Amino acid sequence: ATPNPWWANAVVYQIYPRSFQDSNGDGFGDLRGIESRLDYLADLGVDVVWLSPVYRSPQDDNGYDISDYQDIDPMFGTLEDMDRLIAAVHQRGMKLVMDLVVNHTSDEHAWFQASRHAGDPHADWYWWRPARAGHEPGTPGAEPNRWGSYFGGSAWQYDAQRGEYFLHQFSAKQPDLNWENPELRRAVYAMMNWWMDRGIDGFRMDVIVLISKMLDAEGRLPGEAGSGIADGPVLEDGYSSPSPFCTDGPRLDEYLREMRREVFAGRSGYLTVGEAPGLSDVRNGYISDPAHQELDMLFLFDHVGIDQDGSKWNPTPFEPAKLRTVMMRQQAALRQAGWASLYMDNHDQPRVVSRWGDTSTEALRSRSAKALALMLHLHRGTPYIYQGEELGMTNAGFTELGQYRDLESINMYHQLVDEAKVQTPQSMLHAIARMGRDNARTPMQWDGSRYAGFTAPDAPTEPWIAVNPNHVDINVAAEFDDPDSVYAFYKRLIALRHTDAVVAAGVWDAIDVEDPAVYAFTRTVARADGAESKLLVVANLTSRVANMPHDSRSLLAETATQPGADGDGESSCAGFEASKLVISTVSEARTLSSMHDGGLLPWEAFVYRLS
Ligand code: TEU
Repeated sequence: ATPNPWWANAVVYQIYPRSFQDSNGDGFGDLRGIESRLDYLADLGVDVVWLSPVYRSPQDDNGYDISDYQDIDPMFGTLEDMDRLIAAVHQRGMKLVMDLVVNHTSDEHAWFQASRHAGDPHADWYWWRPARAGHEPGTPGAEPNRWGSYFGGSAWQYDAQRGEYFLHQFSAKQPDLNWENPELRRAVYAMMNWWMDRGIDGFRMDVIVLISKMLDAEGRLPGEAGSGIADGPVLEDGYSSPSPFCTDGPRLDEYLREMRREVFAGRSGYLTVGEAPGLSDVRNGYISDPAHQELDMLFLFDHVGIDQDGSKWNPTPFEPAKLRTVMMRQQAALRQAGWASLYMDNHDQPRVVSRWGDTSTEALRSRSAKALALMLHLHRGTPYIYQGEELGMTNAGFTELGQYRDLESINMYHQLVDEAKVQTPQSMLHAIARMGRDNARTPMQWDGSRYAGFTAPDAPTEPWIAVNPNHVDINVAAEFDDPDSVYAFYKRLIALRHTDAVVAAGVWDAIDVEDPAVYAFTRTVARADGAESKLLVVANLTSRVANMPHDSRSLLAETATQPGADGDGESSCAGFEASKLVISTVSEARTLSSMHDGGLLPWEAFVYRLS
């Protein structure tokens, strides 16, 4: 088989610049602040740094609404600062990946402003449609179809200047680009090449699976007047979902192949990862299969949907069995070709240790963070670490709407509580506290000082969002030199991916697939001599004591040598050798004892080298 590309044993670290490090005391993170923290990232051992958007933007959706792709927003710094950062990242042997947001632009982008004039060359670069016949433009029911926006309200906004509606799957300040237009596509590729030529090493592509929309033979969108396609059932929030018609659309493969040709042909050492809400496992395998020359990998969403009933605002408890079902499907679709991205945290998801772990005590917070990390990082794929995840940072703990900044949470509060009346203030605040995106956006916790070292303790302005009070205990300074910290554990997991060929490339096989608490699997590499190198991963992903499940126990028994049988006095417990214990969330002695007597502590997880 061809050797895996460089990113197959790489680890990516996502920075949310707004909340990472403020260098000028304005309460917002910035590029100079990131540069001042690169030695920390190099020490952690990550290979790639992915920056959430820092382009010029009105910041309606914290930079995912771009008004100039080829300039840096002054709140983060300048293009010169960006060039310095690229060089500084490369000096440390790391790579830098930017966030590409081209399903939509800001409504303040020059392209959109030009598009508001029907005769302009950019007129067709967005999705403009007239009001429904017989309806006064701008009045309810006049929208071209009944789609709702992911950020609340209709997915259509009326523009009086043009006299038509424009489509926005996200906020009204994020109009969808019309990828059917070849001039638009050419402009996007030119911008991407401008950045690649500037020295970056690839892109994370925001909702890239939404760029191709389903159209009827005459180019009409579902649900618009005369369309041969209906726009889907109206849901409890009063709108129908655009997702079935705008996710993985008919021309997606064509566009991704064209992008690959126009931007990446002839280049090497780059990474392309697409954000793929709603994409199926099978399509993930197809798009990430190198034979199809589309993307290197994708972020799927099935696993971050297992703890909710129909919507993130109806959260349900974490069940390891549901995670296993999803990961088995995903890994099975990639067994022959294609590659997985592995993530639990990012700037859109709540902090995993609060979401799926146990923060009821400091010990359980630390151990559950490690167990979840061990489970994720031992999968086959490229792991992504979100800033602060390596510390075991927790959800924000906000209790009032006024503490939140994210338009998704605020808009959906008003839509579901005030308009659709399907949530109460209490139920919605509980849901936002559990699942809101701001949980991941509180300032990075560098030390125990007033603003956690994110900005100076005497900074003239407060950080843009509150620092989590638990920063006094959970921070880099407290964990950096502690061999038992969550930070130290992530560092070991990262090193493992760099040094252990089975971790980097071994085939993934689930075992004990009926167990409700213990998540277990093996990783296997067939050696040239016909033998196998096999690792066993066992993780009790609950706060309860659990029994070592059957398959795990059998695999261990098969490899257990008799005490002292090999006569070299290797420390062993009923034939299990400490030297084969790769990593564990509890002490070595405790793990060997668990392997012998078959009991697993809450959040006890370990990796054992079977052969
Ligand atoms: O996220 C798209 C996306 O899928 C999220 O809206 C996610 O579904 C939702 O937040 C979960 O409730 C990307 C960016 O990561 C996100 O930050 C942007 O807000 C969004 O696109 C629009 O650009």
